[in-house]
Amino acid sequence: MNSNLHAFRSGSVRAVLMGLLLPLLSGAAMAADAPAETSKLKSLEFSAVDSNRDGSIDSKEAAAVPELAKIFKSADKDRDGKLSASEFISAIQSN
Ligand SMILES: [Ca+2]
Ligand SMILES: [Ca+2]
Repeated sequence: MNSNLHAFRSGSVRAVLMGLLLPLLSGAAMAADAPAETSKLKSLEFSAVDSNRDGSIDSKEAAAVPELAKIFKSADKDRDGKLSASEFISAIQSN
């Protein structure tokens, strides 16, 4: 009973990991097929770029995504050195 439960749990963890990895892999494949890098921007998710989850994207976080780093300054409308969710969204939608 316990070992079955354990197997079930570790299986679930693997399923969850695959669920996280597969979209990343297919997303990378799609990005490779995309003609312009701007389509990569549109597929970015705020929460994925905000790696420390403080609700804003600073220049270090943006540096992980070259396409975003490129537009970071123009996207930072209030010039506080970071992108809020709304700044991020309007930036990727206008690019
Ligand atoms: Ca952040
Ligand atoms: Ca800002």
